[in-house]
Amino acid sequence: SRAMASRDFGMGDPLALATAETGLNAQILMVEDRRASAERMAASLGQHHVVTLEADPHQALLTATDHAFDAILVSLDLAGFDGLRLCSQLRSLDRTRSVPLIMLAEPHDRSRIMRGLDFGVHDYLMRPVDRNELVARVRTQVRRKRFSEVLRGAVQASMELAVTDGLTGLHNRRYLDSHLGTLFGDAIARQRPVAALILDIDRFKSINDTYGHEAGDEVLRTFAERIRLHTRGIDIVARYGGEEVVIILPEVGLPEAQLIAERIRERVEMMPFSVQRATRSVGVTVSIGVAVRDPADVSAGDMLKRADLALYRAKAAGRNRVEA
Ligand code: GH3
Ligand code: MG
Ligand code: MG
Ligand code: MG
Repeated sequence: SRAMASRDFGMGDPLALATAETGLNAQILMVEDRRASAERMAASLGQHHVVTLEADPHQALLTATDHAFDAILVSLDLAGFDGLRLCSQLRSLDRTRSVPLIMLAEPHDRSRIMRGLDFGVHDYLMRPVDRNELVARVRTQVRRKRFSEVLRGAVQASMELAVTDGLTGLHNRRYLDSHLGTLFGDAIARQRPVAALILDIDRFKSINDTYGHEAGDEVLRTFAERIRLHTRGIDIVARYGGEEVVIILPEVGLPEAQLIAERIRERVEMMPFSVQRATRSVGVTVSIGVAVRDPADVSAGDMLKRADLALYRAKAAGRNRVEA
């Protein structure tokens, strides 16, 4: 679920990973058609990594896109084939773009080495290849790749955290604010319907007062889980305030929005909320204000204001009801 994804980064501690011995046990592809040279290099690298040998550049391209390699070594002087072209293909394909590339070159290859480095090949080794240098350069590239993967994961996780509510796993208000404008503008431009629901748990303060704040938190989590069951992937579901949730339903008109709201209201009322501290399950109800986009609306704020007024009427009319 979204809540789990935001809490478990799925990658351990980035700093611990970065400082650990990360340059080992890599999957290495070596594209080399000189047999003796290939076997010598494979033997050196094989002490630390798993090495796949390919003599044929066309087959090498298929192998490279089929498997997840941590580094690829390419001979620039393959028989009847420009190894630089293979490098350029590997740099342009989505599947292999981020895999470190190392060219195996001859001293006369200098200008091609420069071209390769220019379009993003990461490193090169000059023949005759020194085995220690080979092992060291491959390890450096593998480390670099793994570290950037850790960073990318950390950036994604923190970006997700910034738009996710920590308690419920729903989106937060910041997310709603940054997406609703575009969504609503799009609905205006295409003259499509869009609906807003504002949900507010009834007498939530008394749940806190009776069972404690922890119990209130549990109710909020369960409440969010149930709402998720009744919404689609394209809907925006955001925790708006303490015990208020806003749901934006693209492509949904008034009758359907009322039906959806009514279904959520019923589900909240019918299903018991079990709470650690309470001996019996806690009765929870919700009031919901519904509004749809009006042709006169200038912004999503106009629609939300009407939903809020409808919510106010639902509360005034006795709670546990839907008003539009
Ligand atoms: P009404 O039916 O009019 O909505 O009554 P209410 O008690 O739900 O309304 P009110 O807005 O007065 O109270 C909301 C309460 O929600 C007050 C606040 O302490 C509580 N609250 C807000 N955020 C949280 C939270 O994250 N956890 C818990 N446990 N309580 C929260
Ligand atoms: Mg409230
Ligand atoms: Mg209130
Ligand atoms: Mg309330």
